[in-house]
Amino acid sequence: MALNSQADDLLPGPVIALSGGVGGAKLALGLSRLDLDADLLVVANVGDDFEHLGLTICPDLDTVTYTLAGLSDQEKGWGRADEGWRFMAALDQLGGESWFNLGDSDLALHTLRTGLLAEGKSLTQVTRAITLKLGIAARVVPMSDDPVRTMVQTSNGALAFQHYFVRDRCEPVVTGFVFDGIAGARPQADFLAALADPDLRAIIITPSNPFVSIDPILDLPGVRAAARATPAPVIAVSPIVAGQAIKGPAAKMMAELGMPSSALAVAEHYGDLLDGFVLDHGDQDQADAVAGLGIHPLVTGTVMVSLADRVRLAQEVLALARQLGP
Ligand code: FO1
Repeated sequence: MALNSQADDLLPGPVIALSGGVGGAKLALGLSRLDLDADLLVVANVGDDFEHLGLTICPDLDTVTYTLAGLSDQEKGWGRADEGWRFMAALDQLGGESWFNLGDSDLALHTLRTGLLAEGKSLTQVTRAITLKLGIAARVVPMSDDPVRTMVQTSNGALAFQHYFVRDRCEPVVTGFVFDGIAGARPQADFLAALADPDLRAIIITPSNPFVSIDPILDLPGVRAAARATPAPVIAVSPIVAGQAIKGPAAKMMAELGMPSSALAVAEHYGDLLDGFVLDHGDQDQADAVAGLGIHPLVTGTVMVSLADRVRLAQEVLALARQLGP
């Protein structure tokens, strides 16, 4: 089967994909196989970033990068395949903080990035250098070069995102989210330019966690307004299938926030920002309610197991963009 399928007959122009980690990276990989090349702009959440062991760690940016480069660990979804763990074993032996797993090869990226940032390079410049080295044709950018840090408000108090997610295994009950630094953060320059580009073809909200992966991007000053103003369609793919998150704590968060854990609730969460919403066959019964919100529903298979699943879903999302576009 040919996986390098054409991006249908769409005219050239940027396609923006907003992405968190694993789910977003899977759809970004599918989009990257549609010959969009540098027209594909993958905007990664940086709210999950943190300083750890003196290193700047950017988990969502790195998950997208490793996935598009064909280097990612397919099982875990994050980190590199064929990874070694001797650093972690030695760190643990010395009594260092070992709750966050940094593989031997992955460490090279964090070390390089931390050094380049210390020299005054921006996160965009560092990411560009790394993605070029890894042969990635798509443009991968952080949502902002300014620091934004997601704080998870829980019944045990506020937790930095990775402490909530990895150290505490998403166990604390969530009551809300704060994105520290967001009011003063500027959206990344290429992202802003693409949002204002008259040839913009689509904004695709990938099936990442709406609250902690996508909302930090949408909440950047000016982004929602630009997404509303563009004639290009905004299309989200549901990260919830049959009441469950494909991966991660989205469904648990929804329940704790007093929302139904459903694809429809995700569509309601994004609300009038959306022109289209892609939901799984298993949630077909919610399609009419999505249409009732004034959002065009597309029911298809959204669970991406194989590379062919990723490419097929990407093609269907772009076909919907063409249908809903100006
Ligand atoms: N996720 C985990 O569940 N446990 C880890 O130890 C862990 C380490 C890690 C290291 C580098 C990296 O780029 C990602 C890593 N992740 C780990 C994933 C990451 O923390 C989350 O998947 C995202 O922040 C959520 O999108």
